[in-house]
Amino acid sequence: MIGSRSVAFPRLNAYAYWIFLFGGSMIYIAFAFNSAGDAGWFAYPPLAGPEYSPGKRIDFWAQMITFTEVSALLEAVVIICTVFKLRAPGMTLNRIPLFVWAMLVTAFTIMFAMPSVALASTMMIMDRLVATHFYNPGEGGDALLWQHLFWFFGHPEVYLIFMPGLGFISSIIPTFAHRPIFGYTAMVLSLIATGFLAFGLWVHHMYATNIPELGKSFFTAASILIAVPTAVQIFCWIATLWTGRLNFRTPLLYVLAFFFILVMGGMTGLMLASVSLDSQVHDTYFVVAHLHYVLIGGAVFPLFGAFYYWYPKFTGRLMAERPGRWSFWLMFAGFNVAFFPMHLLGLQGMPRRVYTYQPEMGWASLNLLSSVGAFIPGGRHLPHAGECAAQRAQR
Ligand SMILES: [Cu+2]
Repeated sequence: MIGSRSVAFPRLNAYAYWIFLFGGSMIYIAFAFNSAGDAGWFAYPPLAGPEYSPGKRIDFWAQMITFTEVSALLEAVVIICTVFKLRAPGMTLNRIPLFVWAMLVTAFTIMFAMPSVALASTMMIMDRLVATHFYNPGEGGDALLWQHLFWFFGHPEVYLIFMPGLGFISSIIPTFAHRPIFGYTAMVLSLIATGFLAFGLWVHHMYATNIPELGKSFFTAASILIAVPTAVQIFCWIATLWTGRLNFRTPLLYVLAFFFILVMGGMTGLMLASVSLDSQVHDTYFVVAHLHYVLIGGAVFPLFGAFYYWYPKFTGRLMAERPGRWSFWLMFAGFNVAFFPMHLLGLQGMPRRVYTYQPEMGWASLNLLSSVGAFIPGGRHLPHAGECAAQRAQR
């Protein structure tokens, strides 16, 4: 895409890949050895600390994510150096494809987000193994310190997943609209603004903590603000489609689905940015619905579109259009049947992270509908085998 023969530092690139594969697969292999992390993906102390999660599960988890953190950091170095130093003559930064811009901004975001979680997880390992007290308020530590460090990574992480998706969309649309993208400069500036603003939002994951209320309102404003650069990109894409000659092949269908689903997830995101609304629906299925609309809409649908779009380039063969459409419509319908009811269940107060509920709550039919929908795209949330740390602590 930038006219170079290879990436900068090919060995570093390979190393980053192999430790990612190792760390990533060990997290899953841990299930087979009954030693998988069981304090949620966010691993809040004190739940994940030595007192409430004895044994090796969290140690193993924290060590393995360190591998993926290192891998991401190394890969960011490779991408940044490749884009800055190895472009072909004449391939100036204002000519590189928007996908390359998306990956460049993603790489910079990784550089600032990953050290935060690497620090947090290392401190967690030390609290557990050598009895430091970073997260232990009883000895002068602070449990909220974890939440700050974790979400300072965790919110940009959402955009790390989402921004390559924006790059896919910007690659697919010009091809099937038969015209160059509308507003290249605005798109680039929006990407950079997204990467930058992503660091000012982390406290919206902590509205239920005892942080001062005035501080929380700043994060409400910032969370609403980040909708602007995404909206600019959506308008540029719509303008491109509007003025183009459209060819509705499978990749473009995934792009249109992305618009529908991501905008809905963005709308519930704006709602959740408000402290008062968020406090009402905190830890309910409304949040679960929101995060699936933004992440599946913002990353998985573009990824499928990109797969259908680039498969002929990888293999030299076109894919059949008819099964592609079937697969698209099944996925689109299944996704909405699975996740739309969760908005309603959340507003009715159904809590997250509890695997069952009493029949008199009246949530059964929407849950059944949601389960049926989940089977359609073939994904299925398996009931958590065994007892998780949260339930243990509750007992
Ligand atoms: Cu966030």
